[in-house]
Amino acid sequence: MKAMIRLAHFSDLHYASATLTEVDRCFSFAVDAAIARGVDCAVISGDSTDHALEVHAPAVEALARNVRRLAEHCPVLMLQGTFSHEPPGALNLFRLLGGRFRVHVADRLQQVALMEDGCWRPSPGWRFEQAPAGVRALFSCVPTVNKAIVAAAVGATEAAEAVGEQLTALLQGYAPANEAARAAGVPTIGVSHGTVYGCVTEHGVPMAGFDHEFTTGSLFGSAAQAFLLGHIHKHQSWEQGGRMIAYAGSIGRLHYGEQGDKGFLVWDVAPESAGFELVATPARRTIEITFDGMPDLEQLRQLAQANDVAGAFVRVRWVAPEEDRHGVDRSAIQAILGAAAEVKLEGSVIPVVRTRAAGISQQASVAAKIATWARLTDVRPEPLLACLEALQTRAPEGIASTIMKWAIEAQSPIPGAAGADADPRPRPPPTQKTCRYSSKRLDPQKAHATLKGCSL
Ligand SMILES: [Mn+2]
Repeated sequence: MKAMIRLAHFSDLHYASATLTEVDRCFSFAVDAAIARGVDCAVISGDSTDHALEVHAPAVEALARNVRRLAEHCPVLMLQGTFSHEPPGALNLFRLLGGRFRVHVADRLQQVALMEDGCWRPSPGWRFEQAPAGVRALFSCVPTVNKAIVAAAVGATEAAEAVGEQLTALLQGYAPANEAARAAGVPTIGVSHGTVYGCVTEHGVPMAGFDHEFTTGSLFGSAAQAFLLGHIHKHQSWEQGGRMIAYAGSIGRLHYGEQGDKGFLVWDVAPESAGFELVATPARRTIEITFDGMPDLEQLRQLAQANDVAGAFVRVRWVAPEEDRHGVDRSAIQAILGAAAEVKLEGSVIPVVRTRAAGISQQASVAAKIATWARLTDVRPEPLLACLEALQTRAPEGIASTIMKWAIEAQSPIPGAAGADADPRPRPPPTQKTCRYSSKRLDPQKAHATLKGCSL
């Protein structure tokens, strides 16, 4: 097993001013733990930062300090993540960091060879025709794909699916080099940042859509022994015939409701096997308490006792009718949760107009809301639902011409236009267009009679 390489896989650090305490505590811990485990190489698979940061931001220095600590210990590879988190160019600075080993920034499609002497040697194009002699491990890097470029080439509607198809072809293109490396006893590693079809987010939501970058099949198609992923903040993995794909997950807990441990992965990758261990970081504990109505202090007291709120980040949410909104005793809630590290109170108010039409706010769709409203106000819902469907499925011109056609067929006028002279009731002045139309097509004599009964 001489050819085995041990990798530290960190991801989704999201350094920023607001996250600094959490992520720097977790990443500092992770860097210490990786060094203690004697890793041969460190990979950060995207989203090192949370958004564009100015150079004087303490978060930039804190991140650079930890990357530099890694570079003192082993070679480091940083992959470009989501552009909104890590603007293009954000990682350039890290190439300049000194240290015993180099920091390689992968911000374009490439293969990069980690050499026996610890240097990085990137492929001139998107892949090596032949891996260089003296390679210790072969990395295939697929940084975040810029969908705008794909959209410009194939059109916006097709872009999402086209990205997936192109990536499948691209990943297959890495297979020959990876198979040759494996035959030569070299570990092969893929690194990317994106969504795998069917993966689960940190909030437990399965990602099933056709606009995701990867499938497990397309990733295994690269023939890399280990595939190190970033982007999804929940750690998860897939295995097939000794090859493994895994998200490290985010280094810290960035949101309420995130499930599972946070941490980083220590991989052992050999030419024909791969495995990893999740090393948990001291991410903050969060507790979410949600009341369907007003907060119940007695219930809250029991929950606080049952859930060990000491040192945790607690969020309490409730829903209050507008007339009761001032009846929430915020300081009493704070007192009950006094041992928490942070208490966040979020009350939402149901406006009076909605409480009168009881049940509407519980309906998920507009159609269901209309049906509920119609029942409460004793109105037939069918014509309204037909209008709604027309609005949702047809172009405005089509709807307008149908209405005009009905009006003409029934020899009935368009209210507000044809009846303008005859009807004494006040109404907004008709537009010029309407006047012109009505004077051509409609008979003002007939118009008056129908206008009275018109229900439009
Ligand atoms: Mn991320």
